[in-house]
Amino acid sequence: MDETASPTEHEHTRTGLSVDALHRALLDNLFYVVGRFPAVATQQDYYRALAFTVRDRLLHRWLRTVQTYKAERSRTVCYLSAEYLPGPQLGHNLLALGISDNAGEAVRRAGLELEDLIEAEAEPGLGNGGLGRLAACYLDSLATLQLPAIGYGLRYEYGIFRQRIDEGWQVEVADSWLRDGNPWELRRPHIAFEIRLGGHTERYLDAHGHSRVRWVGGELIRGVAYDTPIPGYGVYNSNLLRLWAAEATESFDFGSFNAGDYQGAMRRKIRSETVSRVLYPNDEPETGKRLRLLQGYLLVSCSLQDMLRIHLGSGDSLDRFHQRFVVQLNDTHPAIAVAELMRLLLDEHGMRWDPAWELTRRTFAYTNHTLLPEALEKWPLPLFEETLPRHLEIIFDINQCFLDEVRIRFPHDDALATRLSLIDETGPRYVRMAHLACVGSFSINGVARLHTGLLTDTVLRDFHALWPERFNNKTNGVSPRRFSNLSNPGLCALLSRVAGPGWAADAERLRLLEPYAHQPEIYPEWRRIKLERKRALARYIAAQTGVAVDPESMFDVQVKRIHEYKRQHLNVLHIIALYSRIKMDPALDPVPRTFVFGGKAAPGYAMAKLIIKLIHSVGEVVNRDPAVRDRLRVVFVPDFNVKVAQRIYPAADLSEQISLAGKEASGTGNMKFALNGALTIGTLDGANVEIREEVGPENFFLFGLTSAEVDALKRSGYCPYGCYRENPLLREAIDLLAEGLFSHGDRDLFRPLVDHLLHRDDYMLLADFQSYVDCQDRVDRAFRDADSWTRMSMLNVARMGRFSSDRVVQEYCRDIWRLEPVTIRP
Ligand code: F58
Repeated sequence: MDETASPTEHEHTRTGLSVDALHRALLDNLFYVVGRFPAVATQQDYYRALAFTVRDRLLHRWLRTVQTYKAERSRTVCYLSAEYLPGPQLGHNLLALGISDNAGEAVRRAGLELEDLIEAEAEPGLGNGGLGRLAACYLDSLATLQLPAIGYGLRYEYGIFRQRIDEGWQVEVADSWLRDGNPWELRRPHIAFEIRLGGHTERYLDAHGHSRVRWVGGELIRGVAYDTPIPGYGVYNSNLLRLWAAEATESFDFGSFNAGDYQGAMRRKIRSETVSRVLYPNDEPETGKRLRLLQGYLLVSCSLQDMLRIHLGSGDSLDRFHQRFVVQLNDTHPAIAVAELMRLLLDEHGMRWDPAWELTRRTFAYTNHTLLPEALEKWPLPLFEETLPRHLEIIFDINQCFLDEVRIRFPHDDALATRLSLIDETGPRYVRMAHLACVGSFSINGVARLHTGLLTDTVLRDFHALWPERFNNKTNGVSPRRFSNLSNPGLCALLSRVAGPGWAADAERLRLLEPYAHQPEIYPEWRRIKLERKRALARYIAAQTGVAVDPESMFDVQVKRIHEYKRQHLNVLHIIALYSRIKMDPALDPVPRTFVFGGKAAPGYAMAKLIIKLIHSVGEVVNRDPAVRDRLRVVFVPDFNVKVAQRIYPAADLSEQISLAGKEASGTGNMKFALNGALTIGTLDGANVEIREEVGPENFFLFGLTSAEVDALKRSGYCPYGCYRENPLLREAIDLLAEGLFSHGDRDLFRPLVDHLLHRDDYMLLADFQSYVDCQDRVDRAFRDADSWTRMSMLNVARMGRFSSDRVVQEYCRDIWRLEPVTIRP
């Protein structure tokens, strides 16, 4: 480079966005960074070279963004989440930079196809499901809306397991996503913090004669930052995802090393690094897993220390911390942050209790994502005490102040104090993390209107009675960039034509599609786009499973984590019933359907794994039976993840959102389907309620009990066996299953499932069965009228603007974060 060139000229020659500049950079990176010649380079090598090319182009944006936020001391939201599911980055970042076409051309000049390179990327599976994916959508929206934000998380070396299917059973395979390196991240060795585990506390008097506490002994671990730029769509801002990796501390190793204990030092090093080794693959917390507590603490402590570093580094005073930062707790996994910030302020910065508590309480906001009582996180007291002794003391002190306040307001209600306590003392003692989060936060929100309502009526009722002003609802949303632009380019082109290209950053403009829904001339094009996606999915299904499916059939899809409350087995009961109806009445002529399933089961969740087996077993019989095989197909797409999701949503005709009312906090898949023109069959659960209101009840297939009816029926003594006895179709379906029709005569295989349904049926499948079957019959009739179906499909898309994550982030900003956009200029 010319020595006299200005930084912008440098930027231009080194990181220009023209086809020439991209092509040059691609080849340079292939050689100088990846270390491969074109003659021997694989798609993976080229993918990496292109990823480096794109990352180079993000660095200036990111640097400029950081400098501006720093100079302006911009108020910043820190999103604290144990999980992120960002999906593959390459396509997304090209879209954000607006260089997909140029990059495509540059790649073609090298004799390759951009699509193949995008395909070569392994996605970071740093989350279990909806909660982690939601965090990724919010980071995208924050950057796009030019809002100062940092996403803090953990850099698990192994993400969510990859799912293989062996004879219909799920087999978990380790996800070594970092094996080929991760070109998007930058290791930041100078941004690292120590955390302490174990040990004990000591009281002492400081120089001013104040009594203080220090935490000593135990072991130290280091968290090192790995940064990934998160560019906004169509803007110059680029925010930051900062993930912590656990490492051994040098100080500790040196001690053992000098004492000659090399082996011991190595053992401790390996133990330290274990902390961020692997994501727990459960979609409910497992009580008492020490490593999980350590993970939460690593995330929280490093992130808070980093915020304090940034804040004090810009010369601001500590007591203004909450003015600079607001911290959003993504569920309770990072809730220990409340005690950790107190510890840092009291013990490390010498603040007094009252101002420290005031500051802490004004810093945190808490989002709850579940109503399932078994999913409310709690830690056994002994484990907590042994691992984080100082935090337990602080929690006891917080609890004492809190319960004093409760007793003053409600003097004669001991039961209330017991229910509210941060410590569960009804049996073996536990720390209740949701209570800690509530007490330590100025805002508490649920993720759909129904969910927030149920929260304030049930699990957090007492807190709501105490502080109604802290509660608010933020109905979830999804990123239209990833779940429309990227995954459905055909639809996206049509939308841009009718609504203008701005719809992707202003989803309310999708309404401009609405008049076209009443103009049949456009229907064939709409259907062609869908059919094209269905053909592509059919090819993928054939390649993955060997099953041929007909793209002209109705694609009826349920993809999400496998859980009894989500009721994949209700879907299966309907398939069995339909199968048996066709067998008994060959004249019955249902619309040909392809039932598509996908999703992972927690490795220790036997019933969920049995449901996967059931889907395969039913598929095996149905797909082979010449009597129905042209009318029904059942497939299970293995290893459902963000990448696979992007293939599936655009290809769906019918979206199955059939959880028992009152169980699904929100759901976000429901939004992704509708945004891609699928019609929903669903219960009044989670965000389904609001989706139905938006798209219009006439464009939504509703069935099932309401959550109030569920409660009433439970209270009056629900008897699933009664439903079975009285409904011949249901009886037939369950009997076929019990008698071994789908298990080569084996009556034991599905017995646990059948027994549970007949005698307990916690999720009330049998109560909702007939209503579901009737609703599916309505779907069948509706699908026969192609024009009317197309109109409904278009109206769904046109009315989905509200469920953009941009709208949600704006609401968070207005009601909770109080952030202003900061425009970054080149
Ligand atoms: C999900 N929770 C909700 N948890 O189930 C879903 O209704 C909602 O739409 C979504 O959050 C976003 O708000 C969820 O995905 C987890 O995966 C946790 C992982 C860690 C252990 C506890 C569950």
